[in-house]
Amino acid sequence: MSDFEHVFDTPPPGAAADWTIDQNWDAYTQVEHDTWDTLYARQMAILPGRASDAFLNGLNALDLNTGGIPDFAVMNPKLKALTGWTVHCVPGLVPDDVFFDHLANRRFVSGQFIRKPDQLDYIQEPDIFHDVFGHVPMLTDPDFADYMQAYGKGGQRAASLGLLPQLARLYWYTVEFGLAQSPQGLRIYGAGIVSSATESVFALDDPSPNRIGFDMERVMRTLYRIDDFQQVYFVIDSIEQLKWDTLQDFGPIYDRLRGSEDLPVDVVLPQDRVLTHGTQTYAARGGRFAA
Ligand code: HBI
Ligand code: FE
Repeated sequence: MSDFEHVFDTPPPGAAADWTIDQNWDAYTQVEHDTWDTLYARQMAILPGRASDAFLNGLNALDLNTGGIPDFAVMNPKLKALTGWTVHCVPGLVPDDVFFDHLANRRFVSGQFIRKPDQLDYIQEPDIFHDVFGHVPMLTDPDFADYMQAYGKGGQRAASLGLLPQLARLYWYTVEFGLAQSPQGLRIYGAGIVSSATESVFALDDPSPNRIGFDMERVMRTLYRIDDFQQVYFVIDSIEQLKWDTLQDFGPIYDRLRGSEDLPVDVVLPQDRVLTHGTQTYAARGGRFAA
C-alpha cells in the first residue's frame, strides 16, 4: 500500500467503473468551505503579476471566488460552454489508463476532499483545492484545453509503448510546474505552483532553480522532485506553441528517447536555452522550505 491514503487498485465502494464519485457538495462542512476561502485569499494576495493571464481569466470566468468550495453542478456548465471540459470527483489518484481516458474525453478528475486546516502549507496528494483552483482555470483556455486532451490521447499511446515515465515528466514540467513567457516577464501556469503560496514566489524569484526554455525531448528525459520545490522549471513561449508541440508525431522523439539516459534534475546541457543558471542553494541546504 502506498503512503498515500487515497490510492486504490480497483474502484473503491461507491465509485463508478470510471472511478468517478459524486461531489456530494451539500456534505462539505463550514470548516471545509472556510479552508477553501483561506487558501483562495492567500493565493490571490500574491498571484496577480505572477500567474498567467490565461489562469487569472479562467478563475474569473468560472466565478471560483463566490465563497466556499465550488459546486460542480454550478461550475461545470460554465466550463463546458467555454471549452467542452467538465470536472468529476474521484476518490484519489486513479490508475494512469483511467486518468488518460478521462483527459482524452475532456473530463478532468479532481479530488473530492479538501486538506485539513493544519495542512494548509503542504499536501502530498491532490485535494480539491489543488485540482480545482490549480488546474481547472487553465482548462478555460482553448489552446490549453486542446493540449490537455492531446496529452490524454498521447498518454494512452505512450502506455502501450512503455514510455509512461517520459510522458509523466511532460505533465509534471508543464501542467504541474510550467512557466510561460509573457510580454511582462515570466508567468506561472502550472497547477502545482499556482496552488502553492511558497512555490508561487520561489519559482519566479529565487536564484536557486534552473529556468530553461521548453524542449519536448529535454523535458521527457528530465527527472523531477515530488517532495519539494523543483530544481528546474521549463519555460514555454506560449500555450499555443505547447499545443502544437504536442500535436506533432512523437514517433521520432520516442525512438531517440529509448536510447537516451535520464537527466538529473539539476543538470544544464550545452544546448539548453538557459534563462536562469540556478545556484541550487535551496536544494543544497536540504530544501523543504529551508528558512
Ligand atoms: N489521478 N486523480 C488523479 N490525478 C492526477 O493528476 C493523476 C492521477 N493518476 C495518474 C496521474 N495523475 C499521472 O499519470 C500523471 O501525472 C501523468
Ligand atoms: Fe495536479
